Amino acid sequence: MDVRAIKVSGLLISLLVMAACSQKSVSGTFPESGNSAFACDGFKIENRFLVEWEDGRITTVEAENKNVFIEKFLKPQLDQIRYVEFDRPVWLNQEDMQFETTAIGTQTTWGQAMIEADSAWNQGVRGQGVKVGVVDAAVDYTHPQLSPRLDANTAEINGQGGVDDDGNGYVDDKYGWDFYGNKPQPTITSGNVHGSHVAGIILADHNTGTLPGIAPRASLVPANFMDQGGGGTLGAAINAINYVSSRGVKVINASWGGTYCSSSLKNTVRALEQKGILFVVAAGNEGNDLDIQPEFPAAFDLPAQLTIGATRSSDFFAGFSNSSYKYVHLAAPGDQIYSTVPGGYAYLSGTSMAAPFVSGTAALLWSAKPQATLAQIRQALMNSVDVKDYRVMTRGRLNVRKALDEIRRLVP
Ligand SMILES: [Ca+2]
Repeated sequence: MDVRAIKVSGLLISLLVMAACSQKSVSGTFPESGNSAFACDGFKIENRFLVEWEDGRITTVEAENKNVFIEKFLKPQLDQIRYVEFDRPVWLNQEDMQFETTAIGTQTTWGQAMIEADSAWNQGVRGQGVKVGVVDAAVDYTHPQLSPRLDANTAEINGQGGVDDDGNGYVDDKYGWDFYGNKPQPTITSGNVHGSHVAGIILADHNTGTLPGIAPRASLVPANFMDQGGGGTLGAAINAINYVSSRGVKVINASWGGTYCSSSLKNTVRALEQKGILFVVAAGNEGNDLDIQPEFPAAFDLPAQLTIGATRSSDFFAGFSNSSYKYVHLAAPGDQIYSTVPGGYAYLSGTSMAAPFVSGTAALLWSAKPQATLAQIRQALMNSVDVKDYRVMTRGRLNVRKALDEIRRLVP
């Protein structure tokens, strides 16, 4: 190495050191802070901010307005803050907020039959030992087919009322947490059906009712963050994802979306890879190609995620389902799906209903092969589809029997 080369590399190092030590700017940390050209289309919540700290935590901060937030919160601790964005609304991926208690020309269990779920049940593979997080609207904890499946947080159940016995920041979270109402158990109204419906598809107990959940011995960690109308915020969704992760789930079902950008949500989902947690996302119901009109979380391209389109009982791709060769990995039944709702059962349609078929199947695979890695589970689900001509990455539809064969091949 000659002197000149040493000088150049020395200069590079000092430039790098200067960059690392340089004063952060408000506009660099919070690109939406000005009235500049930084564009993130779609709605934002003007008085709530998602703060990503240098240590990786993401918190939600409320302030009177943007200027008050910048002066009183951001500037005094700019060095400790990596990134700020506005909080934003997200919506459920139910095709229509109406629901029916009867369906015409559709069997109540066409989806379970089409994906050959009974082949796993007949082999004793039922999701035992696997926890699934349902990050959604309120789940009815008292439904006879769901209540036996609730994962018990024993420290809280055996602990004292009004005390955070396990020190996780949530008082009396015996089963889950309501991130909308900020209390242990959500308030259930008859019209608030989505969370219970999603949970039932995944793991309705076969012993206490007629609906055959895909993984009927898996256990449920519910974390709702939606209001009664099916609207929620990114900040609450992130808290709910982190909550169910801390409760030891292997699979998280996310049947919602619609935001056009979010660094905070993307980093939250990215962090699931290291924890070995699969994040199953509904593709959305706008009938769009996500390559052209991306929305999130559906169009994140992350190793922990699978994005799911919806099919009909005819085995055609549903017209309402978003598609994409790049972002939607596979499809699953999502039209006229019968499942649990408060007080009984109902039919709902949407990619919201398709994602839980895949979440339940992931739980089955992990109960068959507990040592399987996240990458192997994801690969088994994608390698084993019944190949069709859908506009999705694998071209095909979920098949439980073949997915189980495939995980056994991948994990001998
Ligand atoms: Ca607690």
